[in-house]
Amino acid sequence: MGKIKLIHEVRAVKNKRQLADIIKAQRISEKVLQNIVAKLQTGIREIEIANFIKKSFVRYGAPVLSFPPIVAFGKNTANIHHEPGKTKLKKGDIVMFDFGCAVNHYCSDMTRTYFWGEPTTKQKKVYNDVLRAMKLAINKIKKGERKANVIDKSARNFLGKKYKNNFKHGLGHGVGTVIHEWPNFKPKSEDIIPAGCVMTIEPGLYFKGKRNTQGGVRIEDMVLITKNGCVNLTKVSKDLKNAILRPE
Ligand SMILES: [Mn+2]
Repeated sequence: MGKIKLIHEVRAVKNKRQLADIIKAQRISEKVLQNIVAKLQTGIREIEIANFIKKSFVRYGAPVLSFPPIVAFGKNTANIHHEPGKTKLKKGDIVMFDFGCAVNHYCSDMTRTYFWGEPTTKQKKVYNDVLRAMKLAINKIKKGERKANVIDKSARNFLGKKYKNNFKHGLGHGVGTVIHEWPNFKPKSEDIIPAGCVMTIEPGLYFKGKRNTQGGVRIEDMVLITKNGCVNLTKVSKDLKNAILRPE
């Protein structure tokens, strides 16, 4: 008798066609991201951008979304699962987008954070630290680490030293026919990440304190876990320089 597997373990490992679908879904999301960044203007509402995201996916032939798009401006970026509303974009706001679509039922997932105008020194530091946390986790995977909790900790310990308790969710999750599937990067996860699965890596910091310091930064890429490392499937820049937008 061969080794018994459970269905979530089988589903985690993508074949070539499934992987191609995820990548296609991601490429479409990247075009949509480009379009909405170009559409930003002072005074536009979150809900207008969210509706534009939906329309754009339909226009690109991908009318099935991974989940309702997250569009957050200003202090709303401190809310991990913000629902886009009537909030208008103001100069100095942080802007967060988190969305994806499905191609042949295979999902994509991406988060980007921008600054509508020059960020404060603290905002720049937070942004670069979130980015650094992502890179630490990716480096851990590249070195061959496959224990989900160890990979989670590589990012969490770094952020934990600088910020108290502001990284409030798991580092990432498997992606497939549903947007959150096994395995999971979490502190208490016992998952071993198999080669061939697609994972998100999405560190974030959220501040709900004083009114003028409210806001959050999350950056999320999708990676394919390979035998010896990983391949980043997200092709949108995420360095601070490109995250700073210039209001007219
Ligand atoms: Mn995600």
